[in-house]
Amino acid sequence: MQVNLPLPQVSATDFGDDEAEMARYKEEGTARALALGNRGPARFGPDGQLDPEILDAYWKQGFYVFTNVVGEEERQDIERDIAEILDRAPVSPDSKVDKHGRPAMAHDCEGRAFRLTRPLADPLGGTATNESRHQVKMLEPDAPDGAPEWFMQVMLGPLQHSEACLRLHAHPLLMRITESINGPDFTPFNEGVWVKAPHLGASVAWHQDGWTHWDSPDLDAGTHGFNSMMQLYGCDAANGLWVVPGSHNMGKVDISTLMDETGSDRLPAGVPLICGPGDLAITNRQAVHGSFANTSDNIRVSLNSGFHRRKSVLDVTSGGIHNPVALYDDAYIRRRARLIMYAIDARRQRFPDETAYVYQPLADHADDYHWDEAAKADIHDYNLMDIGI
Ligand SMILES: O=C(O)CCC(=O)C(=O)O
Repeated sequence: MQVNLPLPQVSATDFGDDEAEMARYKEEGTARALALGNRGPARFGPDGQLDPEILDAYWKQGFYVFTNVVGEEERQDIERDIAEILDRAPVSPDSKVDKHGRPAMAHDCEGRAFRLTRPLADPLGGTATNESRHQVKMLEPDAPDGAPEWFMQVMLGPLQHSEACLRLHAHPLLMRITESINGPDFTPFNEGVWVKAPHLGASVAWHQDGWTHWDSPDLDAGTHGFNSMMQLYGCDAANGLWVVPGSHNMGKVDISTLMDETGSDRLPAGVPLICGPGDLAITNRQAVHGSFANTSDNIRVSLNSGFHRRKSVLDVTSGGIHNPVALYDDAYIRRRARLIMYAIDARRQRFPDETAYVYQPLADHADDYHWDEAAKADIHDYNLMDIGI
């Protein structure tokens, strides 16, 4: 499909000695993924909640692919904003300027913004970064000819830089799916734009997201919430996220031993997210997941919004990965959730014929949240108040 993004022209790449095995793994993983029965359009019952069959499939596998959630017009808005994000990204991790020498996007932000990586590298695997979640390093293919030294992997806090991303955050289907899974008092926790450029995109080593509640007597399959991932162009086994089905229900998994037993980073039970443009995948944060270096010709752009159950985070002190350590009391959670309210109003202005979602925790104060110049100032550095557990 047509991609209108400023991307470097580089030579083709592959996994070298591992290429044949990787190709087989991707093919078999794709077949396994398509046989799981956890994909299709979002359907809701008369009570407004997700069809029980969908919920059962999500809770069984730990992920679900909702097809055709976001239409062409909205995807074009998003693509324009992603093009700007790429154009204005800093040229290296410590730089404050973009490739044109201008102040880079987010140069004035204190919160985390761009993460740049070396081409096809694995920056996290086997390191102590992010609570040592990424236990083992992935294969790192050789960088292609023509590759830049650094390229964007993810941008955090994107709702303050892209109105299209902000609007997507309150897409009525996404909101209703989230309500069905996390309850009507759900809370947002973190957003990111992931870009997996052809022959450049770095890997994300296998990991589970949660790091706080594993030993809690109340731990269940939904304790650490889920991530939603809208796929701008779709994704496949080469550029997409992989998940180990059912692993969200296994407590803390010893990924290092699993990989030792396997003898490679190709976990035998893993399956890729297979999505078309506008599909929205949800992935349980307790599931083992990761992605390989993208040696394919196709780009993946995922627009992530993560959500928690309120009871998992209320009055918990946590942080350190997404945000500075803080007590997530009622006032903190309400303030973080204002992004949903601004997103609902921004959506109403752009898509006036759509039925807007009513976010119950702040519904009584809806008039306080107009998407305007003051609101733009109000959300500067909003992700300093992410809610990581
Ligand atoms: O999209 C990816 O490749 C990685 C995303 C991920 O691991 C996460 O959001 O936790």
